[in-house]
Amino acid sequence: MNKRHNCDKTCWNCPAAILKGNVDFRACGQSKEEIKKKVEENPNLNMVIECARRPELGHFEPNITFEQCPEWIETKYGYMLKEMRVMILGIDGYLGWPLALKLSKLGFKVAGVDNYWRRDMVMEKGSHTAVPIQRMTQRLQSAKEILGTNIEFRKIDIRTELDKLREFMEEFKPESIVHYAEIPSAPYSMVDCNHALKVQDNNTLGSLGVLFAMKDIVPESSMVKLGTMGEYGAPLTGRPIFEGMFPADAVLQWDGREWSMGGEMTPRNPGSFYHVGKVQDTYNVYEACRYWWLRSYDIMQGVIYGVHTKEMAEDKRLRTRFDFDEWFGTVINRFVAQAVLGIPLTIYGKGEQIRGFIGLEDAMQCMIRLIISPPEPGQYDVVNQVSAVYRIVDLAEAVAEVGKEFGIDVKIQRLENPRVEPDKHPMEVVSKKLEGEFGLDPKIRLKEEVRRMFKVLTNPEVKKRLEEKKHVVLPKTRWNGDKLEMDKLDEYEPGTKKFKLELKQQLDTIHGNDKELKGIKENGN
Ligand code: USQ
Repeated sequence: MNKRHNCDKTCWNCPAAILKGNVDFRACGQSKEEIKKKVEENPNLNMVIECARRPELGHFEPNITFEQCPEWIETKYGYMLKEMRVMILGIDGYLGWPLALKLSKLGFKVAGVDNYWRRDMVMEKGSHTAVPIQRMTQRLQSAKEILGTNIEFRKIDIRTELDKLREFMEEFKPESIVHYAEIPSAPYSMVDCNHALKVQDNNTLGSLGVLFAMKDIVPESSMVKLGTMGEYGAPLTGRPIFEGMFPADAVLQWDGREWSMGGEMTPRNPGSFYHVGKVQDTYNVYEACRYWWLRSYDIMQGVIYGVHTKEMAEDKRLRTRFDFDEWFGTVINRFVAQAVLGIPLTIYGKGEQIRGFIGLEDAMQCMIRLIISPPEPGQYDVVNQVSAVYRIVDLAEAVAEVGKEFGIDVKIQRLENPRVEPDKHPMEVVSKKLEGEFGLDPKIRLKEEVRRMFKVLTNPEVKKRLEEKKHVVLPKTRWNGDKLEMDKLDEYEPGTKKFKLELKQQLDTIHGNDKELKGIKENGN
């Protein structure tokens, strides 16, 4: 049998290890190697830990591997710390809820916090989730009845009720903190001044407060922080989008001279005040790791789509929300909702913008692997969480094709682009770590998940809920601040347009084996 991806990680990575000894473990900017060297050079220093889970071991060198330690048990996801305590910030959201179900079902101890803002903000738009969801107390009860799990919950606003969050952290002592508690909408941040302030205040300052709380209360835990591929933008030069940092052999040439760029943060080019806030988060998390030896994976997540996870499939009451309004619906989810509503699919601008995407279940699989494979103290690492790249025009074709299977005659429209973004550009995404270092094997295929979405959204109860809110679908939020419907540039039948892929090879970058993607590329030609 293949070795598990995290089998050779040691106490250095384990949140149960309490660093002791007379070396200043939390000094700024030191690496494990530097500390080891210091200790070897000076016999008066020692480098030891105590284990919070196995106090009988006393003081010892942090060298036990996950494979050797009885507290780490082997699972198909890798070695997992027994009953690892995970706190999910933003547990009531599209991602937080399915992750809570999955982790608790796998035997993690799960606690969550939320301030229900997502529910409020979708209501502010005059919309609701197409898939009905229960109130949190009922959700927890349903999870208990159906999956037999016990999820702890507190209603806390991480920005304005930091004291409450700190109390909860003291009580629960998380070994990993998943940070989903941010407002996830670019258009929402562009509505007006108050919305921009609200997004950056909640997201950036809220996250900074969480970092201070971690430092004071659970410095050994790791933060799995949700960033976004949108931090990078789409470099018009076609420069590859590396995983947050330049690789070791990257070189900058200028004026006849040359410098190594290896290990430096790559430039960011965000496309909304929401994305700008995420860039600021990146620097705050990075600095917290440097200053205080916190540890974090910053996930640059692509656009998520889908309705399915194994646990949610067990019962309707466990489903996650599904938004389709112009603020909170993401593009593939919106296209399926539009198809069901008989609205021509709304492509913004030329529609030749390319984005990284990942299905909901695959995103959850990534999260498990990152949680059970924590970084070392002081380590900040970036992971590009995408499983395929698609052009918007090709996505519209794919949704229309699946729509046909459901007897729906889908049309496509191109609208003036409400956003300021290039709508035709190259894109080469490097996403190697999840499959390489973390043993992920993405399973969700685009059309298969789109099919599942059609099944859910054509259910009469859900369809009725879509129809009730049909008026929130068309975009009105322009990046210049105007609130006007977009002009229609074009309307066409699927399959009647040829979009040339001048940069075909660049679409081959991440998952050459994605047959569906290849199919789409061929259609596009
Ligand atoms: N788009 C359309 N038609 C629509 C909606 C969107 O053509 O009806 C286009 C947009 O112009 C954009 C692309 O589709 O070029 C993606 O838009 P989106 O609304 O699906 O996603 P975005 O605003 O980029 O934000 C979403 C999530 C956000 C996350 C981000 C990942 O809301 O939380 O950070 O995806 S990424 O896009 O990689 O930055």
